[in-house]
Amino acid sequence: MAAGKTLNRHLIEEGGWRQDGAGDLLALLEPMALAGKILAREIDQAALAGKLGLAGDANATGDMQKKLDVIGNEIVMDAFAGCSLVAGIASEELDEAVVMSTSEDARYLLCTDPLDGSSNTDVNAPLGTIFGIFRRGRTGELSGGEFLQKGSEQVCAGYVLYGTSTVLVYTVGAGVHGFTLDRGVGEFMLSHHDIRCPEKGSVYSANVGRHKAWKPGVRRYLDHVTEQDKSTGRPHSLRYTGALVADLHRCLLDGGVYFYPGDPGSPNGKLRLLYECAPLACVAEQAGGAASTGRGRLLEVMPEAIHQRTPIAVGSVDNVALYERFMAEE
Ligand code: AHM
Ligand code: MG
Repeated sequence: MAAGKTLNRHLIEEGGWRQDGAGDLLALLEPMALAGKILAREIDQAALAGKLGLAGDANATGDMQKKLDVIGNEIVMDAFAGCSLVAGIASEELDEAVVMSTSEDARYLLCTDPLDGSSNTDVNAPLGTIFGIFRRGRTGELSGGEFLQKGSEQVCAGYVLYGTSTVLVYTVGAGVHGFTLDRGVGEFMLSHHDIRCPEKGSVYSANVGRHKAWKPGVRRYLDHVTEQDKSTGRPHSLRYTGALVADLHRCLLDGGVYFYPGDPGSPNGKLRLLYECAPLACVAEQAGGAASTGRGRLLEVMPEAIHQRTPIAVGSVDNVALYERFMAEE
């Protein structure tokens, strides 16, 4: 049996980031992969080690933190502590951006949701880590405002999915590639080369329990996908794990759409732009899919705050376009 290709070997050979040299890419993804491996182990052992349940505090956006949220944040920060290329980190679990390196080499900024879907921690359901990396426009003292860049400016984005196996998916604009963690070897091995999101799919992912609060356009979209019409392959099937990373991964591989719209109580929905939606939108687009706020391309939204929320529909191009058409009719 062939030995397979490790993440590092793939990055050296076909990382596709020639203008900066593969060196930067390796130095940025190596700590993320390390964080993914450590988190996979922590999640695996959490029930035995007393690490399930609430930590006791709320994070910057008011969510009660799970113990694994706090642990996940520490793991990502520790993994990047020795990476002089990253000037600072903005995280779902940090009130404000934190300085990581004051080196002159610190030319990147990391945005992360260390543990996506953390309501799943105690029920053995999937979880994720999301990351997006921006270039830093200047040197000197870091300010939180430097993170406020459009998602289209990301130079690298991806996620780790802790599911039936642990998979790291990344893009630097040269395709989307997935690596499965071989726990015996301790390496992410190339398993999904050049992921292409099908143009359309027959699965939708949304918290339909909230549909009565949705705007008429989203409700009509739901009516449409649940209608019986054999000729267009409807009704579509509902799949919703409670972890955006897991639901998006399904859309990328099999086609379909994930959406989380706004409602009167939360006009911009639930999900955060910088460290949840923008990185996944980048991955989706690079795989040939699409991501929208419902009114336009998500990657064009200029954030005004680190923890800003946004409505989102992401997945197959045809499904996202249809969602936008229903939204436009409102
Ligand atoms: P989290 O980062 O606090 O876990 O919140 C993000 C998660 C997504 O992964 C998931 O799709 C969504 O929130 C679930 O929210 P809801 O319980 O409202 O359906
Ligand atoms: Mg999250």
